[in-house]
Amino acid sequence: MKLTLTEKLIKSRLVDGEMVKGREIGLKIDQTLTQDSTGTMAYLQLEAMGVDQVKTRRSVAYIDHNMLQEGFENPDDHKYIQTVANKHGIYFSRPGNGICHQVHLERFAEPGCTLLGSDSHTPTCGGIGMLAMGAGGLDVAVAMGGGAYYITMPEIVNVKLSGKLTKPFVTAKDIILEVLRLLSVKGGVGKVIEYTGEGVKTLSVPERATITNMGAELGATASVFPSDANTREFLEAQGRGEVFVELIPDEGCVYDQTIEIDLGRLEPLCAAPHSPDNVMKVSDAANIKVDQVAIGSCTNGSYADLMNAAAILRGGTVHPDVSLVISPGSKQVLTMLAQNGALADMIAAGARILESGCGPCIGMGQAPATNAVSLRTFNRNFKGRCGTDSAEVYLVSPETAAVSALTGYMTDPRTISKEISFAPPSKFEVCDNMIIPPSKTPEQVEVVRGPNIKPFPLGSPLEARVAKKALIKVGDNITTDHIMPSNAKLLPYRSNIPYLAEFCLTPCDENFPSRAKEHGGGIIVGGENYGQGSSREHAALAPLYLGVKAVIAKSFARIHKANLINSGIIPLTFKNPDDYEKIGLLDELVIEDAVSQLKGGGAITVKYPGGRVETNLDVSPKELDMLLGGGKINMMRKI
Ligand code: MIC
Ligand code: SF4
Repeated sequence: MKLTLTEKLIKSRLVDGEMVKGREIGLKIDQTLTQDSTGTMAYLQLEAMGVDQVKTRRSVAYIDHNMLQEGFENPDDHKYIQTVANKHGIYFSRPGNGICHQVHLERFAEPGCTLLGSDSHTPTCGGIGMLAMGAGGLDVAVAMGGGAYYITMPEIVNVKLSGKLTKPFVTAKDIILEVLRLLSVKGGVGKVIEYTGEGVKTLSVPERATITNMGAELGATASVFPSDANTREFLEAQGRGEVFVELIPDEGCVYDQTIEIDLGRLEPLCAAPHSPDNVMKVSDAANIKVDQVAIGSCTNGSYADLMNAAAILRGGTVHPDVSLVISPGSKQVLTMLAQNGALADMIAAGARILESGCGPCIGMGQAPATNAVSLRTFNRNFKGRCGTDSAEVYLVSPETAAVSALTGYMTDPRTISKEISFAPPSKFEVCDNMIIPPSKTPEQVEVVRGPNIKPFPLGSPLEARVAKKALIKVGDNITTDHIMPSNAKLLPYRSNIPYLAEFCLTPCDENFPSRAKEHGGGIIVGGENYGQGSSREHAALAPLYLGVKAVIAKSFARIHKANLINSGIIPLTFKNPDDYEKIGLLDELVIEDAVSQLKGGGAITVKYPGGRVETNLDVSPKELDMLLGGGKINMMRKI
């Protein structure tokens, strides 16, 4: 049988189930990554599971998100992660070494392997031919303990690229924005996006990684590129040529869906507020006055991205009304920019250089002014994520960003006269001195726990009858940034669920936490694609802490649904989406004979004051056990 690349990758790591679309499959995980804002919880769970040494081939703990140290909380979390990693066989990437996805691509990613990360942009490493997926911290902890990772056998979408980009001003960012325009933020749910066609050969690994990175915004399980001559070149330039293997789909393999994009016809694009799929041409947005420009992130923080930005800025001055901030993706990138003078060009032009980390992308500083327009090379422009509710964030390429920083207006980079050309280096600057290997004498390592680290909540076994109020009713595409907001003020509390719960769903309704407490918990009612965005399991743990028993939505985003199940919260979908209209705030919702209804599988009847609505419970037998037992940790404790 002819196989797609995705099928080949899955087949080589399949440990449970069959490769039949829609069925649950278990995959062996070779590598894991965590970052600090989800990592504390993942390692607390790893400890709770009693895992002594990780069973993966390579596990890495990164510190890249919570970099501002305004109080003791963030550095305490860093210390905890460093010591727990040291004890359990995990490599530790120190703060300053860079963003997990960028560093992992540079230093650890291996074509043909599986990678599971407690961050939704883990699929970035699909750019090198890995099957890389994001998950909640608990699933990553299980993988570190040697357990399989379970997904639904995906549909496979072929994005066939022909032609080549009109470089340097039409870029990989514009390719993924075009895919987002075509498929939307929920178009990738349950799917893997596989890139094929002649156009693939024209894209370097970092360009491919920009595209696979934002596959997360499609809701896709993963995105993959073949591993070919460009992959070999990248790995050799990173001094890691030995891990190269060629990986391509079989000639004549069959895809579930095919989309064709002629790269030669693309133009610079942007995603307008407040969604990554709200895509328009930069030329149509030209002349929007810009207040802030931010260049960097795991999407566009590569050496090539910043070299192009520096070349555009060279000799110019950032417009007086604009604040330009640049956060290089990694220490490797920053070092190379420093060595070749590009950093000096940026500084001379007036750029404010931040350390290598997520920074403004996760609201860790650089919040725009009231009503400001911010152009960002990042991947998410959800309302309020930047730290300012009234700000308007546009997602653009580094080239569009740099040109606009000089002009003060959204500017199509093709309209400037400057010539820029970038050739990928034959050697990257390799120095892994900020990556600490785990201890050879783990029994002597003491794990340091600061006072900010609080126990995480556990679910309780499902009761025979669930009778709870509808605590909130929200619309479509609610993000985990709505459910569990993250910013410089809240990120320090990622290991303190009771504190975070006070902010749960407050961007939608500031009274949600108090209402949940007043009614002893309840049920959330949502629209389409509920829980899109981040992998943070805090968006399930905070509702769990507040007593939420179920979410009834029109549809769910993949990782959030898994996190709800792991927490023992029942994810139900309306059989008839119009029934959403029938339920009102504070309606009493009742699931009679909950245990037997759930065991019966499939359809679950929910009573509401005006009658009853039919819902679906689409879970695997293992997931059903988790729901009955009050969550994954409880289930694992029983084993
Ligand atoms: C994000 O981009 O939203 C984050 C912050 O990286 C999250 C992880 C988190 O919430 O800690 C993600 O994408 O999963
Ligand atoms: Fe960090 Fe932003 Fe990437 Fe999330 S999307 S990992 S916050 S750079």
